[in-house]
Amino acid sequence: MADLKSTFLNVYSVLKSELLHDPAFEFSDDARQWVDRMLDYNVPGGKLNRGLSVIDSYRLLKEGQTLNDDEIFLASVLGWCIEWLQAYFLVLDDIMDNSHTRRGQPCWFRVPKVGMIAANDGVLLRNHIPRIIRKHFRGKPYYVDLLDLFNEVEFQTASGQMIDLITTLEGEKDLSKYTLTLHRRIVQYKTAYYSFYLPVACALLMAGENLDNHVDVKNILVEMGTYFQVQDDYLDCFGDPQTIGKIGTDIEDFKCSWLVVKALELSNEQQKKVLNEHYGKPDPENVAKVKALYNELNLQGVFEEYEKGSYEKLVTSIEAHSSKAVQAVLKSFLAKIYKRQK
Ligand code: DMA
Ligand code: MG
Ligand code: MG
Ligand code: MG
Repeated sequence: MADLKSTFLNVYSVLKSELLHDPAFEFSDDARQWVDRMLDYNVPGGKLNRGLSVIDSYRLLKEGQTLNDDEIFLASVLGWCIEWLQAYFLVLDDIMDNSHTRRGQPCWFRVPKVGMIAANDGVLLRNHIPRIIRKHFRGKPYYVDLLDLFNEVEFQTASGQMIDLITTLEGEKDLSKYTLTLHRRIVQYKTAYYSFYLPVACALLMAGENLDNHVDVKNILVEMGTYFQVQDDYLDCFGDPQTIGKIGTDIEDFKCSWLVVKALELSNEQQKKVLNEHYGKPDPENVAKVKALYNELNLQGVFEEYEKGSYEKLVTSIEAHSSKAVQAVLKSFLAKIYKRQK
């Protein structure tokens, strides 16, 4: 595993170097240095789960055949394209969520002299993806499907981000609209497609599969991605910032988090009043009131129950799948996130 990760990281260096010598732009030294630093800061520093999952999934789909160097390289390239997509969304997400830290360091837009240049860096990160794909996959029979997949998933993610953001608009803060149905819609779009479906879909395309034949796999992955974002919402409040590398802002930001939806479900009138008064305010005292209520309602216990139930449901639907290879792909993905602390 450590070995696979270092192979994967080597591919990052190759891709970065290609982009820094892209003949479509006459780089000056300072431009090249900017992109170099921007990429190192934002692309490789995460858990790399999504990227590594492409290689993992492809290997499992090939049912035990050893992959040759070329196959490992290509699966790694697609893994990095997902990490690039993630970096693009995170750079912009942190601006919009007014976040402070990411992956244990200040958010990119908070770095001195970066500021709102980060918005254009996000656009650049996004534009790197089709350039990488063109360079390495142009001759492949699934080239068009790959581009189409990335475009589709990007659209879904941006649409999810939009609903995540417009539910928090100033002047329209109304907790009564925060239901599990709305929460589900937001997280399915903003997280599940790009984090779960995309890595497996990339591996399926490389294995020569037609994605139209794998709607059942997509449905299970969307369920898994929903569970993953509930964990993210939980960790935003109850996780250790040292471990997750970011400081939560969901309460301040009036986010439609799984926690606030559950709190609303479980609150009596008195407790609902507390939420209405203190949720979505920047002051630490307001945030503390909300957290105290979450504890009073034992949301940690409610989450543990949810986690158990959702794991069992996922295992059942995975085991109902007709292909053992696909089952292995899905189980491997689930094992990576079950009871995660970061
Ligand atoms: C993240 O939602 C979704 C995308 C597409 C980046 P979020 O704001 O809850 O993520 P985080 O907690 O990492 O800021
Ligand atoms: Mg955020
Ligand atoms: Mg966000
Ligand atoms: Mg979050």
